[in-house]
Amino acid sequence: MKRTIISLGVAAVALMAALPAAAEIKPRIIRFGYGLNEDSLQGRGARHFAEELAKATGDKHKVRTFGAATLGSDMQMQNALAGGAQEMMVGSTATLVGLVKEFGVWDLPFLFNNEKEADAVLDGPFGQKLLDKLAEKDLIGLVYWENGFRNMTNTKRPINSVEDLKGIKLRVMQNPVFLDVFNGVGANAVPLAFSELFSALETKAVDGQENPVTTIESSKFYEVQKYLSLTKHVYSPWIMMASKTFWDKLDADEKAAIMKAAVSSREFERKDSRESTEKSMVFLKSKGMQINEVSAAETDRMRAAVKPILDKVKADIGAATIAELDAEIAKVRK
Ligand code: TK8
Repeated sequence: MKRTIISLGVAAVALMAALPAAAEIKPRIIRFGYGLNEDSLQGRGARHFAEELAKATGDKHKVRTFGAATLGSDMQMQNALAGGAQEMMVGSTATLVGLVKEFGVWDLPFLFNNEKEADAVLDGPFGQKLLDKLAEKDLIGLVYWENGFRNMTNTKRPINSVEDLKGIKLRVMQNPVFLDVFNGVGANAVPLAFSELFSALETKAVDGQENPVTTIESSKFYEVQKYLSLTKHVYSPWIMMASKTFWDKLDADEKAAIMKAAVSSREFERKDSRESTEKSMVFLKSKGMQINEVSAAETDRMRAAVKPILDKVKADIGAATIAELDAEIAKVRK
């Protein structure tokens, strides 16, 4: 009996510690948008965030999730956040380059060798510095999720070497780094919002696209693409953001609760991504995609082919920023 009372007391104290000011937290509705389908890494991560935030605020903060770009493309949502018309989103960093050019660093091909390097740099001081730059554009950068290593799909041929890209009409993200790199190696790059990609592939307005295998599965690109080439040419993060107009209305406890749920969603989503990749490949093969690896020698030739293009791209981003990034990566590799 006594033990039960004590443990109840302990539980109550623990609960109070977990919900420091739940009583004072104001009720809020948070519209949270994302571009992929509901059954995707983004959908599962968004729902995890919603659950964690409900727990942390005693159900005061209700997150309404909107998938499949129903609130607009990544770029439209960024604008809605900046204008105060939408509270939160998760999406590409590539479409932020027009606002903060330094975000172009995450589009540099072959920057990271593995997820461990990516996590350390994104979650470290360099990644944080970029998040902080968004405030002057009325956006609050909270955390990075994993989009993943990008691979090529198309209807023409397997990509085994850089030469195989010649003449392929390839959808790229709306961003100068992707345009310069893919045009530079001989593809015919077409910048397009992700929300328009499936129909562009279906109507053969473009021959191919590039994204992680998890997205190729969740967006059903296997229905309209034959070849999947595991080029792993760039590691893409996603970024979870809040509207600054919305953020500025929150008190410190509310901000802390959102931040805590955001970090939890980051860990959840990265784990999901890493566990899903192998399964996606098995699935895509079962759907008839023809999958090829790219040899180490041909990957080296791809690196060499993009090198001169990258020299220009890096100068555009800024030499000081690139030096800082290189130092961070060197630290992680040591
Ligand atoms: C989803 C996009 C997608 C990205 C792209 O909205 O545009 O190709 O990789 O994940 O953000």
